[in-house]
Amino acid sequence: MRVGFARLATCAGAVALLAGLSATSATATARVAPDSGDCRQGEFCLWDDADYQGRFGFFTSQVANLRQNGLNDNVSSVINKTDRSWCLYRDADFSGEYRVIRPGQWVPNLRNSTWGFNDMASSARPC
Ligand SMILES: [Ca+2]
Repeated sequence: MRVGFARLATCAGAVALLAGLSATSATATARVAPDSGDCRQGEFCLWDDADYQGRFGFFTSQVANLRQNGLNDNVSSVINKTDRSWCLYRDADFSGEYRVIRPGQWVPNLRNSTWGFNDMASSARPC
């Protein structure tokens, strides 16, 4: 298990560089790269804000308590780039209400009526 701050920082540096370069061109548009690009194949990725923004954690194996990643009761968007379904659980240790995120599925906002799971997840694992 890793947490993506270093990768995120690198990405922010690249964006800053691009923004600086674009200032020299009248037609270039500075655009912040979507953070979802940080989620790599084989990873289950969680963000604390909608639309893959904010604090970011990525997992290749189960996580019994998201508190250690600062994501407990904070997860708002999800991408599953693994080849298995993952379950997001309301409580630690894979207990309580859960939602199934299918392989390849992107969920930009867990707040909506389909999911109703914003800022609730406390653990996750392949299921
Ligand atoms: Ca949140």
